[in-house]
Amino acid sequence: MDDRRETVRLLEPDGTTVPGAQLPPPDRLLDGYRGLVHARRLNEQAGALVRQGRLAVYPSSRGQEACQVAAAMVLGDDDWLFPTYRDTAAIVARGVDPVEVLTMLRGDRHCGYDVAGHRVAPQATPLATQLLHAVGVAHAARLKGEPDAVLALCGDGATSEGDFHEALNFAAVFRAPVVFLVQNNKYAISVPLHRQSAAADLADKAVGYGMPGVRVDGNDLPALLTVLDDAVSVARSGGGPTLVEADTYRMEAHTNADDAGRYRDESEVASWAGRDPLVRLRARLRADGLLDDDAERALTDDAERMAAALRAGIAAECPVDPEDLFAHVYAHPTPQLREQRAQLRAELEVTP
Ligand SMILES: Cc1ncc(C[n+]2csc(CCOP(=O)(O)OP(=O)(O)O)c2C)c(N)n1
Repeated sequence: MDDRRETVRLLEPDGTTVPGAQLPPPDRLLDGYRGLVHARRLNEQAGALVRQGRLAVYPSSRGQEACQVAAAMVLGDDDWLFPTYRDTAAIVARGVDPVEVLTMLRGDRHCGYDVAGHRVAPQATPLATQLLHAVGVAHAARLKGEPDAVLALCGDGATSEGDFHEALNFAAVFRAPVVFLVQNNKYAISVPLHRQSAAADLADKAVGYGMPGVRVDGNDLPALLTVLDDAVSVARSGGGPTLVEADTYRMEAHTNADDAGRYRDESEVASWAGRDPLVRLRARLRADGLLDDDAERALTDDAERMAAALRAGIAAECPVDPEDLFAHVYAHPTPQLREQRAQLRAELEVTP
């Protein structure tokens, strides 16, 4: 189809500014670049931890780091982030300790971070379920007169789920303060986008729900910040939800359990390597004299320290309380759960 909507882009893949584009201020770009360096190092380190048998699995966001970092940067402390299994880097960019985030993938706990404290929901593995939860939280904030906004992430595959439809429909009807960011990375495991949706663009789906839809270059951090800043402020000021489709690419396999070579060409991967989000922003910052070798080295060293702390934290023993099995489900446990917990406690006292 040729009736494609415009894709918002501020930086060309080689880092030159699109004529007439207004970039975010330098300190915000530098903050964002630091986030990208950290996110890439995090992806590399987590992948290595899987190969060492320290993590069960890791869905990498390599290539999608600009979406990850922008999603965190546009939110204020009181806003909420609703991530998926692929969005570890976004959670870390929001300030959660990487060791706590990856505790789940180590298999020790359901969710290793303080959800309410960080205002980051647990990472959702069932596709699109988090979108409904996000809309619920956003709607509740609006009913309570609180100014919080919610940003919910999902992939292109998740847009085929019924939950996606229900979440967007409810959000639009009730003008919930929520932004849906679809990271269109072109594959749902092995299923390519054209087998997933017949829509020309995923952002077009917004029309049917009665909300604005925006398509943005998902490897262009300045463009993402601009589009998402706008969408979050519209949500916060009572203007309702926005659907943002980020045009990006999953550079690695779906997870370590997947062989992407069975369903996509190396040439396709190589062409996306030429649109790398880090390389693009680095080129702009360098050309503007905002980043030199020393500053770059300081950022890399900082990311190395994060990776070293992650290795140490994941290698350490994780104290697990068996009674946690009964926690986090009911605010007031049922009589059956109380009884089972007492049985377990008694058993552990005999055979610790
Ligand atoms: C409800 C549901 N159905 C199926 C799956 C199995 N599954 C896990 S990941 C995945 C692909 C998701 O693709 P997409 O939404 O594009 O996200 P991506 O993994 O590319 O980030 C599928 C089908 C699941 N997790 N949940």
